[in-house]
Amino acid sequence: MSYQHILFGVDGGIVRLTLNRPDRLNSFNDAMHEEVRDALARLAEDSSARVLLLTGAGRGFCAGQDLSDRAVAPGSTPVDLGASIERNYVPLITRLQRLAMPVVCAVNGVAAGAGANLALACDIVVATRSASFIQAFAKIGLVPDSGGTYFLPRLVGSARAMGLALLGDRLSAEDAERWGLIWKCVDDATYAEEVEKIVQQLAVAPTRGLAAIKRALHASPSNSLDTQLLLERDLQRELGYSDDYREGVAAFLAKRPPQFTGR
Ligand code: T3D
Repeated sequence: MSYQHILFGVDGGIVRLTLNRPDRLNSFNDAMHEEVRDALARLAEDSSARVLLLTGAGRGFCAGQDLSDRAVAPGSTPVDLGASIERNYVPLITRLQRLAMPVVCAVNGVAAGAGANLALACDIVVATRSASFIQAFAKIGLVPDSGGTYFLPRLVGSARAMGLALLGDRLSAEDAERWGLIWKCVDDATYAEEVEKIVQQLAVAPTRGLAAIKRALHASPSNSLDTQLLLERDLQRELGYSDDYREGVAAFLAKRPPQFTGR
């Protein structure tokens, strides 16, 4: 499949996926959804892939659903939004969450609606100081989707989740960092360099171990301590047989940098 609405490539273990409809603030239409779906399926099969970097082209990250596809002429039948969510947004979020590698989201500008929650579904979110997050749904009579009602209370607590979702106000990247919604907000001038440092580090890290960390942390909120301890045991057992664990220990004992292969 050739891509019109995204940029996609893999190099040195780093998969770069850029939403590329800048004149519409990278909002999603069906075609872009299809391309992202195809790209994520390809990367899940690519054994050279060690980390995914998701970002947007131009001045925005993503403004959610393209609303120009949602205008309802008087007398005509509205689009079934449930069908759209099921076909497009649910698989997008679950795929990112289940991807067996870290997903870094570089929020280069405004992230609104499903675009904001797409960012929150990623594992590490770095935003420019000029970026912002908007739960725009309440402004058009909708509910936060793409995991918004799941991620928000878990990340910032119920009071702030309610305020963000009900008011739909713009939250600055600085406040998003302060509130624990994202990992880091960095100056626009140094942001590209910071993001690169993170993905370069993750691209040579023990990928299977990182995937297991992600799995354990995702499972944690709904598990009891007993269940979580057993999950940690199972993951540790599995990782104890990995090439990267062997290499990590050998490198430590030999006082040399490890050469992880992701296996
Ligand atoms: O429908 C389903 O399948 C269900 C799923 C829904 C998921 C959702 O995401 S619903 C929420 C949809 N998103 C929004 O409601 C956000 C709409 N956008 C905005 O509120 C603002 O654009 C922003 C706050 C994000 C940014 O504001 P600003 O002032 O920086 O930029 P702007 O001038 O509003 O936007 C720049 C252009 O992008 C503009 O086009 P123009 O006038 O230059 O030709 C604007 O219309 C366009 N644009 C921005 N967001 C969208 C969009 N066009 C279509 N759809 C958008 N979501």
